[in-house]
Amino acid sequence: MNDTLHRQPKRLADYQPPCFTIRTIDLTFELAATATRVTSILRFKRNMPGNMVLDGQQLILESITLNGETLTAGQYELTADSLTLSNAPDEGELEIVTLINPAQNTALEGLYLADGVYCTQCEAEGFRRITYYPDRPDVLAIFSTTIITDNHALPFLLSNGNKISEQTLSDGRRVVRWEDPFPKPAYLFALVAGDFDCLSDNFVTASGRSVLLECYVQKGDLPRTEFAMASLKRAMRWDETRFGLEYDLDRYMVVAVDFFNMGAMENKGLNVFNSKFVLADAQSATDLDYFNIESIIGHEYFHNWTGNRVTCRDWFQLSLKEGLTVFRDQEFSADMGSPTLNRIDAVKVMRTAQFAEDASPMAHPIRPEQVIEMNNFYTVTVYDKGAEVIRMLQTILGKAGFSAGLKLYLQRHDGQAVTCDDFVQAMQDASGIDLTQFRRWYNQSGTPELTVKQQYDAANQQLTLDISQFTPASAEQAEKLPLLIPVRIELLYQDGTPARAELLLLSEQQQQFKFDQIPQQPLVVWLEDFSAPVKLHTSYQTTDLLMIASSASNGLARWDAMQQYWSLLIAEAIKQQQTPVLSAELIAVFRGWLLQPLADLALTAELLTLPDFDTLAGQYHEIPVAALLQCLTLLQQQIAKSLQADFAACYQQITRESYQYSEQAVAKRALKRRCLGYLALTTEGENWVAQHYQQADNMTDRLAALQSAQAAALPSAAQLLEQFAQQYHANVQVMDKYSNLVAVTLSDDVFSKMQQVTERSWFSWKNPNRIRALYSAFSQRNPQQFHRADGKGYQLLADVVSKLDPVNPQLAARLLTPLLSWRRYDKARQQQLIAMLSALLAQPGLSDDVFEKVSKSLP
Ligand code: B3K
Ligand code: ZN
Repeated sequence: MNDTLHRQPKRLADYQPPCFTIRTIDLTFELAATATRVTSILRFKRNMPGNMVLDGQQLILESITLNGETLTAGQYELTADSLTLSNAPDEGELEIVTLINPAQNTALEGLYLADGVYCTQCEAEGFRRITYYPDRPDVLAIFSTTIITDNHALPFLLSNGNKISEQTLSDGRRVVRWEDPFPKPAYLFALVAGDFDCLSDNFVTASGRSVLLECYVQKGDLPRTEFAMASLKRAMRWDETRFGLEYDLDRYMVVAVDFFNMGAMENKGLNVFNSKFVLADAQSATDLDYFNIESIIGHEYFHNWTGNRVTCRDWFQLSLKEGLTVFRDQEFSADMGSPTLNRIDAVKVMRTAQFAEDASPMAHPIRPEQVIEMNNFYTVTVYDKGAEVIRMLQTILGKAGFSAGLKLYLQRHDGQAVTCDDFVQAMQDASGIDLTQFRRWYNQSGTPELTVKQQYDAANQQLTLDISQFTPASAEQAEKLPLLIPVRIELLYQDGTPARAELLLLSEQQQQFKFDQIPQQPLVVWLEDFSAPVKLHTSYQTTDLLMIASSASNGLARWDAMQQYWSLLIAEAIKQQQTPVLSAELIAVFRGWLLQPLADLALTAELLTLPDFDTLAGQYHEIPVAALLQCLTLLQQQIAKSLQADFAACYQQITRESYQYSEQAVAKRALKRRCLGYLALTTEGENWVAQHYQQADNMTDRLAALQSAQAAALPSAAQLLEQFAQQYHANVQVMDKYSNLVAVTLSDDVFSKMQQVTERSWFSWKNPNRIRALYSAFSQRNPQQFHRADGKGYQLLADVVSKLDPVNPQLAARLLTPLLSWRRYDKARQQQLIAMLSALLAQPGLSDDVFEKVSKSLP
């Protein structure tokens, strides 16, 4: 069979409302490892003329009964992924009994049994692996769920909504029944059965309702659950204060599991989390882990309104809930910690990953137009560029206007499945601002590029700014129209004092902005706070950038100026085929920051950090791999050497305190870690690292020492790493950190060392966390070895993808991503990658997930 013909994409343009809606679905699960029986009773009603088509995959159909009458084979049509009734009445009741095999489900989609826990993951299209059902987000039904088991190793039987009853039958089986009063699409259904410890708490909403909060974790992990619970309460309060949004059920449950394909899932009233984003204590988690827990707990909670109460009409609208909810979690994190640091993190994601996706064969608008496997579209474009688009709306409408728009959107569409257009319309109606042109952000892919120029007329004290925009063609879309782009600027006088700040709205391809009464030629800080997800072409000199880095009012702008500084310096060196040299001016600026760290120590740490390989690579059409890596290494060594005493002084100036997770304490550790990174590159490197490791009383510091040792390729690194592995071998989450560290080994040993990790007793080829900790870390954080000229790095990843595809296609397709962008490398690398991708494509039984990405990438 011709694959390309067989695997037809679904198109947004072909959307049709469902022929039938489901009013209620009553589910009964008789749990058994290899044969769970699912009985589903649907009350349906016709919505439009047409057949009743129910989705279903990998199901054994036991029986189907329509209004009490059992149907026989000729009365319905069964295919590998559907069950069709052509003569269904306009209204009625359907009972469907299916058998499924949770133990064999290694794809971790639908109902699976792993580590002794039954768990579901239904988004995007996993419910169809549980029973035949219209598995699409625009069918909203009221769910009730009965779970039956005779297994005493499963004391907790959980599902969405409120627990209605719990009983033990005369034969010893236990039965628990749950009802969720809010209509929902099937992707928000969840069931978990297992043995856990449970941390309970209580939250009183703004209107005085008491909500039971429960966090279920692996036995023994209760002490590591408190931060997640506290984060949840902060998130609930924040959504009330910032957006006036209250929780709606009487119970909110979070379950942590170790086998999970992603971070977490916002199932109504029953969030399922990757344990990595729940469990934390100072001895096993880093500052970054704490940060991620708070942000993801927030994210899933915020979905209760933006995603659950108002959901997506179809999966092309995914950014409606994801872009908006990422924006909300970013705002939450900014309010809980440092707005500048949060913004820096978001911009890094855009520049390293999203811009790369735009330049890759997988380029798509934040609202994609065609999809083969929906799971391939949970991307940095839909999520992070989606969040930037929402942020631009807030910039254009103002905070109050944006909040009013969100309020109108939620009021207008509560209980509905809607589109991105409905969202923008609500923003427009609430603010009175015409957003017609803004909507192009939803259907145009690619990274817009702005070219900016300034002219100063001293006689008339007038400043003229010229901005032009251009979006290069992307893989799936040749023609681009001008976008509405908010460009924040700040004008600085020559001594660095701020002159004024402005918001420019660029709508034309080329546009001029004039400012009067500017008494002297200013320096323009462009795109302050990264006010739009674009690339910027300026005519800055390195001296301008150092001035901005020292003087701009906005912290992000200061950091960004340093990023541009390094890009410029490196690009120039590569062009001239020379090694980059540090200027005395740069050394002086760095020294100033080190000797007199600013109030914001975390920002100082970021100002002292060079852009990573991927960020720099984003600026080149053909990535000069070796030259970039060489420049980065040389510059880091030069900085370390020139400022050794200053790094040491700064390091020693920051006193050690017992661990606590607070903005100030995190900032101190970050700056100290930055200094250590440079000190590790000096002749005294071994001593610095050993001392830092030995003195560490928490995982953040311990890991900082190990990372510095690895990055500096210190001879002692291997031994330190082994010591670490021995100490923490019982904690698999810490072992994932060990895998991360092994994967960034700079020497050729990395291959045998990674192989050894896979042979450890705690490693499992079925657990996505174990695999990502090793192979994603390798492809994303070890450019030196991943992009080796002999192709061995690429081959390692290709082999893993090929091995994992039959086990867990979603994971395989995710790991594959860095191999797709072969066009960005030299001819030799292109040929290696094309050969590997072609071999993958020829693999028998290839999943849709991997097929879609590889086939898009190959010429
Ligand atoms: N909505 C889920 C992601 C589901 C991914 C399916 N492949 C988590 C989140 O974004 O909150
Ligand atoms: Zn989400």
